[in-house]
Amino acid sequence: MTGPLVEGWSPGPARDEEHGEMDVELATEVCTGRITGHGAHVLGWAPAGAEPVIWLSSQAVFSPDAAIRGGVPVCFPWFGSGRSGSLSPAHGFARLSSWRRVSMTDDRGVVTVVHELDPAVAGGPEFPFDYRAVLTARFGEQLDIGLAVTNSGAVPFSYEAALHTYLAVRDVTGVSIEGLDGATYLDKLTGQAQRQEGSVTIGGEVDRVYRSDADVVVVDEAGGRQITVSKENSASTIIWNPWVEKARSMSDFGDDEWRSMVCVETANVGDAAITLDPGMSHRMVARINVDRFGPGAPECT
Ligand code: TA6
Repeated sequence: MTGPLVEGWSPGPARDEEHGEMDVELATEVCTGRITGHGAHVLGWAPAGAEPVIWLSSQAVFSPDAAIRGGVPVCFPWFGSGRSGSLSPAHGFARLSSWRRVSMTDDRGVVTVVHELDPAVAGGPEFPFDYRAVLTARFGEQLDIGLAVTNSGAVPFSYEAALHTYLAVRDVTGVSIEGLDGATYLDKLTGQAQRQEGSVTIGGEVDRVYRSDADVVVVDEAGGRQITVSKENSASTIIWNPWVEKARSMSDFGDDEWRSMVCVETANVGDAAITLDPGMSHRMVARINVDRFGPGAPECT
């Protein structure tokens, strides 16, 4: 195939009944991918011949007023309920807003889609600032996602951001997450500050905000592959799995789906929030690669 099979491509915030926002779905000789203008939300990616790397709930809701469960939600201009603990919607307004598609390019099967958030449609009293936010998703043998924020106003502002990446694994109970050894973290389940010793494993609900700029490797033994999340300009890494009870409590999350996913989020939150003086910009990048390992690696379907 010489160029992307792109359905639903149209410049500007197009909408359709099923998804709310028109998706870009692509399939090239290099990879498959999907992104929607609702939240500039990456919904899927896999290198050609590989199983999906980005996880999406079978119960995800696609509507203008809903956050999509799975993919790579763009959390901006705050994370959770913000540093004050009182802001809503959760994870900021960006993932609930219609972003404008400004370009799509295909370079020998590597497809780059750029979206921009208009402060005229995405803002409010909790974030009364002039800004420009651009989300660039490059679908190739690796997935690159960049969030660039510019202060286009006359006063400084601070913001939190996260690329809240849901990764697909065969069985999270057999996963080990490398790269965070020695890093301090806030355990959001207990409110306690801790220091990571060795690998991160998942044997219950995990919700941790690490202070780390290191690459993270998710070793999925059952899936016979490892997924690497590397990053630029990100001082926070969040690891989340809801486990059984929390998964059951979410209507947009299948009861047993906790086993097939883990979030490795590329972020700047809390005391790693970004402050921009007028005219300044900041660009945070998440870079995702997948490698199969071992001679017995199951054939990717
Ligand atoms: O990133 C982890 C987290 O902050 C968890 O506390 C959990 O709330 C998760 O995000 C999902 O948040 P959401 O608002 O998408 O349901």
